Amino acid sequence: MDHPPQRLPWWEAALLGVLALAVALAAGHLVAGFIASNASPYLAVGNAAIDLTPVELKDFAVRTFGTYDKLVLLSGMALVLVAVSAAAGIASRRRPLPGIVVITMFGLAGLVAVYERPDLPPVALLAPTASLVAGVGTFAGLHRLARTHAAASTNHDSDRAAVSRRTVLLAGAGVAVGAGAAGAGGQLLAGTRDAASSRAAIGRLIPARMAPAIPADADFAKLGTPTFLTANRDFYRVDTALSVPQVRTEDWSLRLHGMVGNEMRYRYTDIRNRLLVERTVTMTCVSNEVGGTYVSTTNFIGVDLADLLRESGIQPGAEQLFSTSVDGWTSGSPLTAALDPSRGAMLAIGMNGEPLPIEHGFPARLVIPGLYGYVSATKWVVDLEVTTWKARQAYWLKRGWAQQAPIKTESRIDAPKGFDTVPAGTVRIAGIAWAQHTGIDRVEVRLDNKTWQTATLSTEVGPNTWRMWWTEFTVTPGTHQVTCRAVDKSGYTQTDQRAGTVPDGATGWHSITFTTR
Ligand SMILES: Nc1nc2c(c(=O)[nH]1)N[C@H]1C(S)=C(S)[C@@H](COP(=O)(O)O)O[C@H]1N2
Ligand SMILES: [Mo]
Repeated sequence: MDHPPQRLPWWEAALLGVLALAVALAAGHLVAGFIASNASPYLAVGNAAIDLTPVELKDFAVRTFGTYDKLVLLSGMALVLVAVSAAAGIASRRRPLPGIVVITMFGLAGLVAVYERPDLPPVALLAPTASLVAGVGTFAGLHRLARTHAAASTNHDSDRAAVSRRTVLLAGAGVAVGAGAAGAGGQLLAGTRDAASSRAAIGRLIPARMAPAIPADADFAKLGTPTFLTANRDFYRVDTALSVPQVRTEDWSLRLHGMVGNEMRYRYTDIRNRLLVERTVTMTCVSNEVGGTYVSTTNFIGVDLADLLRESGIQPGAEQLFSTSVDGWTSGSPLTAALDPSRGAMLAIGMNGEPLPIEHGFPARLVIPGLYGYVSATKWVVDLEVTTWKARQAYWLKRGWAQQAPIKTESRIDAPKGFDTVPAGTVRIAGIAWAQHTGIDRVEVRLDNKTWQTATLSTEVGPNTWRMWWTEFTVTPGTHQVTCRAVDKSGYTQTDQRAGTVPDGATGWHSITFTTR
């Protein structure tokens, strides 16, 4: 019965590799469904890839693909995995070993990635283990079946062969269907453990101290500016989390420790039962380009962060509030800013009356007005350590961004949009400006590099929020350029010097070109 080694047709070998990959991913996804959706090896590897990506590439990805950067990463990973698996299959036309080696390496990568995630319990390692076992098992099993068939058919006894082509195809199809079902099952299971139901159980949050109502003339939305408050679903989103951390309120707690007299641990109900305040804050990302969209405003609801810190008894010499998210991301904020009553830093649990949306940090996040998000706004926050700058280095600081990052005074033109065509005659220009913690004093606008004209400002809501502006020019038919610049309440005029986002935020004036007819 000893057949000479037979080679599988290349396409069959390639298919074997891809099928084994599909089974491995689906098995991992299914097991992760019982534990935590982020234990899925595919997602864990993707998350690890984000943390390992050099900062220039990450910046490029965010600039080029915007919110789709994660989708691009997942699709790119899928393409690479399929290609490598197919190649491993083809390399295994005679013997299964090359395929087994490659699938084992994928499995090990999944194990390492899950192991490295700080938000996952050790039992989560079962998910990549399931991937490894199922992937290798599938590959070896299908390979044996296909080889038996190939051997039988070259011996010209295909009609008596123990394994017919039909059997091989059926086995392959069965495996594919099984993988699909397992993957979908994992997805469904993970859904039941996700934070959505926990969030839904909270209901509306009513602060004891409401923010003042937003005056009607606080925005010029009718002229093309954003609405003063950003709807939760439109609030810009920036984070390194490939899959949104799912934290249920009953599982959440916040540890406050380090250079403090009494270490504290708060449960969700402890926070909810404290005096809830509401503050209107405009948040901005350091990755916002001049004219960019990473700026939004909301009514945050939460507790006063300075109160929590003071109650813990901060020791002399402490400089940094080092915060950690459930997914391991970290941020370092100056303690002076967190404690400054005029800034009103918060541990926030709500936005615009609702519990925080899951992608914006549910159950709780930090908000320190006036600082870029990466040094002030940790989402899914679970740990606050009072420390020194020397003792701890946060995620983006280690990757070349600045330690201190106050938001820079900026302004943006929203209407007309760049390259719009509008009727000649009187043209209205409208936009926004922000200088959080300082306040906007004036916005100046000029047409075609002529003299600056002072714009009409919206009613001020507070120094920590954006301000809208508008003005108008008489414009002849043709192509024109309009430029804006803000002056803040410290007397500083927004610089025209262009700087990129790294290391501490972009600068320069926003200009757009439009045509009149
Ligand atoms: N856990 C976690 N928190 C995070 C980040 C992150 O990557 N992970 N990104 C920060 C950055 S860079 C910004 S600008 C703000 C954005 O908050 P948003 O997504 O709610 O707008 O969150 C901050 N908090
Ligand atoms: Mo950011």
